[in-house]
Amino acid sequence: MADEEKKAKKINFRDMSICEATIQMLEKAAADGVETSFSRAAEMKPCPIGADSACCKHCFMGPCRLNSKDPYSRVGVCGATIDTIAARNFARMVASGASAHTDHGMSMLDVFREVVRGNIKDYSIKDEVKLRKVAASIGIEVANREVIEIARDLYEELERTYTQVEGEIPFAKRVPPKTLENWRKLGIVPRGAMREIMEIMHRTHMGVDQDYENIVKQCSRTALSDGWGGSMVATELSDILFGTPKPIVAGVNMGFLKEDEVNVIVHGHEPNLFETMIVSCNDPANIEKAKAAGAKGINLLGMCCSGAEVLGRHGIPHAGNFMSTEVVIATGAVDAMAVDVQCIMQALAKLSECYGTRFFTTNPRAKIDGAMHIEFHEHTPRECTDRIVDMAIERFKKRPERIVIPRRKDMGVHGFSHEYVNYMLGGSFRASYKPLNENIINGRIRGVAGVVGCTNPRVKHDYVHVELVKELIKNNVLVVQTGCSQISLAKAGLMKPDAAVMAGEGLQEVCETVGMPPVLSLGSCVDNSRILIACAEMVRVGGLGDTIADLPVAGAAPEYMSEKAISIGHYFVASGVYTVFGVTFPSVEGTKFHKLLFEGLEEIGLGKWGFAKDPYDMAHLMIDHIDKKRMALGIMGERERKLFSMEDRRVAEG
Ligand code: SF4
Ligand code: MSK
Repeated sequence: MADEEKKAKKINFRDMSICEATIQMLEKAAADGVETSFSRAAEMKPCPIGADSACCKHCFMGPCRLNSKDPYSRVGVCGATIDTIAARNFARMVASGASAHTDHGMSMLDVFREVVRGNIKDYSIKDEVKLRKVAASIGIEVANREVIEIARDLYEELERTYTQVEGEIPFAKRVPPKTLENWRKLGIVPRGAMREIMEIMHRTHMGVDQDYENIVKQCSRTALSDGWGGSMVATELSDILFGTPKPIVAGVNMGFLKEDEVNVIVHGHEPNLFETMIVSCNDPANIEKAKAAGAKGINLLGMCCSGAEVLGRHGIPHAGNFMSTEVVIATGAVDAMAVDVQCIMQALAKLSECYGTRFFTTNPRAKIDGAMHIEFHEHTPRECTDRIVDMAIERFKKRPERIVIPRRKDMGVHGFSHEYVNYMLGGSFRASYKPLNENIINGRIRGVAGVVGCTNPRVKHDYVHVELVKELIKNNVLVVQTGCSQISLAKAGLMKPDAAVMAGEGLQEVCETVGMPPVLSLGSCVDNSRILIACAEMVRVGGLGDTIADLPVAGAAPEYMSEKAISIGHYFVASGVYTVFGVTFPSVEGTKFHKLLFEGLEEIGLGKWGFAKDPYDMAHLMIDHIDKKRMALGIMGERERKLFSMEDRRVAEG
């Protein structure tokens, strides 16, 4: 450790994060001689050829490296050009990201099926209203039918999201008709995700699809099978089983760890582990055990997307986003961390060992060398979570002398499902997106931006998210958020209604009238599907064009790191949204492949990709695009000064 300690000490962590709690714990970890992803990122420069996606290892005649400074000067041993190589690499990122979301959705479908069949007793259908709405949206008869009958039909129908070998997936019915018509014309309406992902893997094998345009077409089809398929199933079934989020005041940051309680953290993505952990941590028998061990109680917190989901659904405090998952262990106060799938750094096992935290993997798909594996079975979920709580209590008894808990606690409003946005804007009798569209048309709201995605030590942690969103709201762009990005903004205090003072005059007026913050948190990565549904609803309500591509909206993932983000980005692009990424983009500027993603897709009626590292540049790329769409809609004119209120609407509607 001595060398690493010296190296780590040289790093100024203030240059790497704006999160005070994370910086404090990075400094502590460095002082303790413990390395983290921040210190490793500072030590290990990224490979520039890989960053440009100018290398291929799809066969063993290679790996082949092209020159990204002069990309057409060489081809791979097989003759593959930069366009083929970059398109194939991109396609495999889409396939991997889409697999992660769709497999998550598949797990939710498995749980739903077993609940419907009566084989799982620990979960039940919590939101019957949503069950009926989702079923009706895909053509299932709901009138005068029992919930259980509808649920059986819904299961059968949603299974096709994965297994359907030809034809369109069920949620294609939710796509605005003109957008769907364009997809049909382009041949990109997805079949089941299994087929699309299998086909992408086949086509990117050595010697198969070597036409970058044809590969990108399959990228679109596969990504859409994620956004309008696997991710949407995950979101909708989680709401049906565990409740649709409604706004709730909840806290974020490491200050929610408690020195005098047993601290348990759940990190990952699938909500079932967390839902049962809530039950275990609130079980009076377990609380008694904790008290007998000298603790005042059991304190449960979330991290990453698992945390983002229960933050909005139940108001459980959130300890931090992806780039804080290591350093929270350095507090010494975490008695147990239980993880399931996705975005779990392998380093957590070793770090946990350093600080005496009990670290558990729980999912058969995700074991980590050095972690204790206690498998979570949905039919008997308490067996896993009760054991973890027991071991957390044991660890509490042996906590190290020195624990350090950062004091930061940030309160905000979370849990804006698209159903609630509907209700919040339209009122209980007129639940509708009409007021949103009207306020966009009258110019009070310039447009809507989805700012989502990960955090990444290659850029200043939280900074790009926060500055981008501040610039957007200042320019009257309403921001919706998911995943780790929403935690960055929650820590910056922008999820409080009084953050409206940071917004431009028009957006501020709307926020104050409705009583909402200018930044709305929608949940986890799979909950980006809520943004798709909101876009479809904006088109359906009218006045903003016929397709999603007509809407004055844009998306961004300014600090992304995962392949899931590439899949999300591409399903937004294929749905019609201009989507800007930061950090680095896996293609060489000026190549045909790059031009197709950044220009060509828009020319065929889809959205397009954008790239900017600087948050202000990114914000203005998005704002310019929103203005371009406003211009095309003929709504760039002088803004109506008077807010279109509920009273105005009643008058207008007679
Ligand atoms: Fe090289 Fe072609 Fe093999 Fe890729 S597929 S590693 S470019 S020979
Ligand atoms: S957890 S994919 S770091 S948002 Fe969904 Fe956060 Fe990105 Fe993982």
